[in-house]
Amino acid sequence: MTNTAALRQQLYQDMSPLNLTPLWEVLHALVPPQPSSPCVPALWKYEQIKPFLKRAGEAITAEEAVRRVLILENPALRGQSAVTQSLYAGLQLILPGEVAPSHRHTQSALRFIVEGTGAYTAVDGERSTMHPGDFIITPSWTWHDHGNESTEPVVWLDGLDIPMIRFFDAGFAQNDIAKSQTVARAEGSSFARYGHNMAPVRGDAPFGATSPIFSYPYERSREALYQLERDAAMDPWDGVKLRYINPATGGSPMPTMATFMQRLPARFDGKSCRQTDGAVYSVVEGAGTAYIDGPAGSVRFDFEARDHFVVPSWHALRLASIAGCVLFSYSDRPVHQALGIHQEERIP
Ligand code: GTQ
Repeated sequence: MTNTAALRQQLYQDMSPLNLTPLWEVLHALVPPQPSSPCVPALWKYEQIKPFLKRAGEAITAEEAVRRVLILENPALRGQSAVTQSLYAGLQLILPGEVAPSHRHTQSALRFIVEGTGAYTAVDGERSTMHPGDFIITPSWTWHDHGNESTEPVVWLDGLDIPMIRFFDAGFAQNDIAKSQTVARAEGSSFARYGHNMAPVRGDAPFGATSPIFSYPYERSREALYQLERDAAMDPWDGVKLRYINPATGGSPMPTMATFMQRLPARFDGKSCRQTDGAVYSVVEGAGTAYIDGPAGSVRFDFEARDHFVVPSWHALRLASIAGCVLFSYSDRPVHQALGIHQEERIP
């Protein structure tokens, strides 16, 4: 070792007991020239996951589990219950007759219905019946329980901001005394109040920064996408892509998560784009291919309905579809935007 190197090593060693460490050894990694996410792209094929959901259904009841969920963990973040550094994803199963008991937490949740019809989620005394493709929200700190009074198993994607809230050490949670909430309002009340480009004259933001609409039915979003496919110019990167909004603000439905639905028409061959917000995709209809390029190389995911995949921050995504498809996705974009750090690069 040279004198200088020895001098430095001695310095680091001597100050370490005082919890001091030299910035100059880590500066390049702390302030990288561009995002270098530890996450990797990953694909979960539904046909491979389904047998494990079924076995989970045999192994534990929804009530005992509280939430019977198989977490989609980023392969590079195993053990952290995270699909990206800031987001959580899981597939929740509820069998006929089951109840997932009422609780509340400061983490915001979205449900995206993957398979089965007729389960419900109850938020703040109002139930929303689930149909495949519906997007349902649970605002931060609202009581919520899930149940299934139908005759078929229902599976949905849970998207939560759990890792983000953990990062801020800002999580609170409570269990309800009652297993299921008393129904206080008719189903569809929130949609009737806020879902028709109208709003109550008083009391506009009952859930603060979160949308007052609990359920965004697929019937509506699908109709919009298919009409735009027929009548509007296609975006070369996204096909036809719409973002869900909080009708009271025009912003994202939840303060921490943005949600999107997009239609790739048959024979769509998209251009490549990268964004600072990593995103989770749920395939609603059809099939296609995602080409994802990142620092660790390129991957190709062939997806079909009910598959899920994650595109980490600043990984270029290119989408293509021969048959046509519909994709739901969510990301932490509203937080990037609130902080003024969101970036997008559309590669020509
Ligand atoms: O339904 O409340 O997947 O609290 C993880 C945590 C679902 C829920 C999850 C939760 C929930």
